[in-house]
Amino acid sequence: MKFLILNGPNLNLLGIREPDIYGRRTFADLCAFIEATCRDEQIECELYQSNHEGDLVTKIQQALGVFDGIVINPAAYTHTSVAILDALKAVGIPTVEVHLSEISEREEFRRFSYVSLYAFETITGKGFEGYAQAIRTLKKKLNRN
Ligand code: CA2
Repeated sequence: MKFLILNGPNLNLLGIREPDIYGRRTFADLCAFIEATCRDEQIECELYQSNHEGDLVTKIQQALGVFDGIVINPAAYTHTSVAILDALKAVGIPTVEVHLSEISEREEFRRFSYVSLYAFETITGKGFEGYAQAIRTLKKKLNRN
């Protein structure tokens, strides 16, 4: 089983600012955490982070026929990107959306997620652990299919 783990804009700054919201651990820590989880679950994974919407769209398009599942934290594009939603719909790969913070308890503009219109599950407010949950949920779903 092979998963693509996508992270959107500014997540590469984790640990540098806003520790009250996103914690003190860095993006490198997050990548190591995701890789360790995939190793434990015997899942092959590729991690990709971009600050550019089009790059994320291209990566999703290229996932067709290569990856069995996608875990995505679209970051700010969550709330704006019809293009990312359309790319996910176009490839039809089972997807779980994850957010470090509890987006329903923050500003009004963070309450709506385009990606959640496609993702079969959205995990919010669990920090790094949310990615581990997303990976396990995706694995379970694919094993059932
Ligand atoms: O909670 C999440 O995971 C978010 O996807 C994070 C995004 C935010 O726009 C979403 O509404 C919720 C922001 C990621 C930016 O992360 C930073 C990390 C360190 C310093 C500044 C921003």
